[in-house]
Amino acid sequence: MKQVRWAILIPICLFILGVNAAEAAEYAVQAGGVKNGGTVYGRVIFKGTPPPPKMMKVDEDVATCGPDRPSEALLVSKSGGIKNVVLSIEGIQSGKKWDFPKEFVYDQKKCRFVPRVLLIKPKSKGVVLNSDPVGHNFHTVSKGIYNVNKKIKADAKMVVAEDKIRRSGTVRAKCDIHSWMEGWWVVAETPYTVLSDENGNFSIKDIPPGTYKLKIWHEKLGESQQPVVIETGKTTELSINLKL
Ligand SMILES: [Cu+2]
Repeated sequence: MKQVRWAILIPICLFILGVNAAEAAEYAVQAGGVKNGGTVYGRVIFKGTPPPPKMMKVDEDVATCGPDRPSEALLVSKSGGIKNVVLSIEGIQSGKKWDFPKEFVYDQKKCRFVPRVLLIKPKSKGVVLNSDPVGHNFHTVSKGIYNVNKKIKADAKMVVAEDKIRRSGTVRAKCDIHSWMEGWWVVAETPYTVLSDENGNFSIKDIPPGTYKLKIWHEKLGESQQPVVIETGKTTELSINLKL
């Protein structure tokens, strides 16, 4: 009997300790902000000639969704800049306050997700809209971060409560009615996480001085890292090349 009790108690204790360890590692906001920070400014460039975008077949609700459309999975500007690359400084335990919106909004418009890639603060609440006159089946795939599979009727919405998005990581969004719909939520670990713009440019400000790894993530080009040195009051410039 005693052995059975320990067999139950030990995993419970380990679970509680594990949860506490995870909480202790959570990002903390520095009171009064970061006074001696530096900036990283950079550009993400596609190396070589990007392939022509794949054409996505629109075979459902064509009157609302429109004709076949090019995939937006890899958006490269004329001068080679890549849009929707997520850049984050790794290993910052404390720093500036979160400048993300308090509540995120993710829309489904003309049978596409808007925006395609959304940055989210962990445990923030939000809403998934359906701005279309047809229904969508909002379906997310993730490793236990936020998994949902729900029909959202025409002009309706789905509220995401604040405790639903459990931790940082990537969540893929799809629609089971319209196979071409693709989107991503990137749940950030710290506010030092940004998206590149349509020219591939990005900047991250108020970084405490130090040597870090810059994590680079793109839905098609994968994940990589680059070292970055941040000095007080200075801007470090980076040029990042990605290829297929
Ligand atoms: Cu849909």
